[in-house]
Amino acid sequence: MKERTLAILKPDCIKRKLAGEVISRLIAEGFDIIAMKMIKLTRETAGAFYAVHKERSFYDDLVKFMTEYRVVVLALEKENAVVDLRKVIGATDPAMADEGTVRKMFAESKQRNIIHASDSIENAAIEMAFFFSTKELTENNS
Ligand code: 3AN
Repeated sequence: MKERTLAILKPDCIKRKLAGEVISRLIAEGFDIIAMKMIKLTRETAGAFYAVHKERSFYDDLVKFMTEYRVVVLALEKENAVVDLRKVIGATDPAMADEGTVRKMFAESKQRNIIHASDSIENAAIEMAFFFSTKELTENNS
């Protein structure tokens, strides 16, 4: 069954002009782009999005990083989208990421790691609703 997930091309990806290359890779991997937008996250939005990491030592730096430049947010669809996108992007730490994954190829560190992907079907739904209206997630596809 087709499934949806959320990806964010992080500020390092946009700054380093890698957005086109990463989006091409996602399309080549079989993901359909259902919705996409470029936005500059505020501290409030980035803080809320990463609220689950609030107690972690890297939280403040993470919010600072995510607000340093524009990001591109994408709702993606394919069979097994959640697990498959995590496979394509690789481990959080690029040093631990498998050969050929997006993070292995482009990420500089655990923080500046190019792309976010939802980690479960449940979180994918929450994260898509965080950035896109129901209309944006349905109208283009009807
Ligand atoms: P992932 O993005 O692989 O699901 P999470 O959800 O554990 O990883 O972490 C969210 C984000 O927080 C990461 N994408 C990364 O930018 C940052 N992060 C995670 N762990 C660390 C760490 N140990 N040091 C710095 N930043 C981190």
